[in-house]
Amino acid sequence: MFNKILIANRGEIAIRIMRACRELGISTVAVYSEADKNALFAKYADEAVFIGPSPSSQSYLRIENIIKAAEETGAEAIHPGYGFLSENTHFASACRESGIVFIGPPPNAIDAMGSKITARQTMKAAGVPIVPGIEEGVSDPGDAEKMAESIGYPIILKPAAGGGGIGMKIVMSQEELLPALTSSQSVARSAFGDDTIYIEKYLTEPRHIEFQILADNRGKTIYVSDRECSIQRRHQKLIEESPSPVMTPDLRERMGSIAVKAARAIGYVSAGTVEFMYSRGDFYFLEMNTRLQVEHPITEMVTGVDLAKEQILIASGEDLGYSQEEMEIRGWAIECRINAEDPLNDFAPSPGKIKRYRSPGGPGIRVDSGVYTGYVIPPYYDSLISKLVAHGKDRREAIARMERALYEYIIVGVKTNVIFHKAVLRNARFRRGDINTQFIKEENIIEAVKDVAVEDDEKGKSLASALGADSRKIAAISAAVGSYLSQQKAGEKT
Ligand code: MV4
Repeated sequence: MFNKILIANRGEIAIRIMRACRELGISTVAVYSEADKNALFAKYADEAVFIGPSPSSQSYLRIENIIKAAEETGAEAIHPGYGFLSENTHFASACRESGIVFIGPPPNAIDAMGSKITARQTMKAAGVPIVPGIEEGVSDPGDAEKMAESIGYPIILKPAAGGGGIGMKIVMSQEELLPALTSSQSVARSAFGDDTIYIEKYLTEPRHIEFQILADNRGKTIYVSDRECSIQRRHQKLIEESPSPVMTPDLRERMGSIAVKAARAIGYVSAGTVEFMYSRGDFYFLEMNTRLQVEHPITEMVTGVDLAKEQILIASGEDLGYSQEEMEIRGWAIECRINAEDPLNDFAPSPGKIKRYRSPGGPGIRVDSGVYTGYVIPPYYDSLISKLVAHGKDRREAIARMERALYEYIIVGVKTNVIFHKAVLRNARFRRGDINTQFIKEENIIEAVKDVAVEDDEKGKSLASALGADSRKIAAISAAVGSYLSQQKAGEKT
């Protein structure tokens, strides 16, 4: 087992990984940028090493700075968290060359999923269902027309080097094909330095369902739980749950076995996620994430498996301590990503000082965060304040707990998407579990968010007047109960 691990990440995920280390009796090294001098994660660690200026390109993405910090502190392993260098083959290789263990999959497994075309070919050969389409790139418009014709419209153009929806174009008919191809190619060229595009049949309103897997060095691979991640906006997940509302024991067994097959086909080791699109009973491989994901806590809540800890144990050479038969789903878990962003202003980021902070607690609630009262959210990184997770005996109880926790949550000083979550959780279709990747648009959730904002503000004001506050204090009191409109006022006045 390792004595010391360096965490090459920041914020809530750095703390999450250090918590696993602490439980395992492993010392921790944080690395931090200029903007993170006062961050909680840097103080939580046993040691903290400064690695550069605030922009991540000069700190968290600097491979040589991070390797140097590990060498200087004597860390035997590096956990990359998610984002940053977590799926960077060069980084995984650089660790290996320096005699440091990369806590994640082998570099060639990361590579195998890097190109979407190669991944499709590998998956198809392994017997994993893929979306109907072409398993090669296309650049000639004439070839593209023939391919699209053979698949049948609507089709979707995807960059081979891509991910996260960047450069994707839906094409409804032949007239739209040429301009779409040109546009996809140019976005792909500037975003990924590679303009290879391929074509798939476009599925309307799919669900996004993914499977957590764990694999050790001896070839033991299991699926841990399924997650429904259909509530997304511009490819940013906002709410995830486990299990998926459409899951049955039979479907879980079929999809889970395919996920294991996908992982085995590329010699996968560590924790990973196989993403599927699900539509009307059929499912197709989408991509594989070769990292610990943001939404891993919901799987931990329903299975009791500590995924960060298992990653560390596997990386240290231990055998997986669980069997497939032991994996049981207990109850239901939902995660709301609490972001510093304004849902009423196109989700614009809202960095700045958190003037007042009180997170929810009580039965079935888990809050993973890296903030505190007085903390200043820097503008340089993602806007995640915390991951609020509710666990209950069934979906209904998990939803009730989440709504109760959102009611308790007080964050003053920055705009947050708490009102967005309240609006989704009360939506009738969400409550029925009838969701897909177009849900926010189809249900016009943004309009519902406005109603929640007004209601919250009225509650704040009536509480203030019940307390006999004068008009000067009303804004402050309603801000203290976390209402949206008053956050603005408090922000202006205090
Ligand atoms: C698709 C699709 C429909 N048909 N592919 C978007 C991000 C990338 N991971 C895959 N994406 C999609 N690929 C075909 N053939 C619809 C999406 C998609 C989507 C997928 C998963 C989760 C959310 C999404 C939101 C919009 C579109």
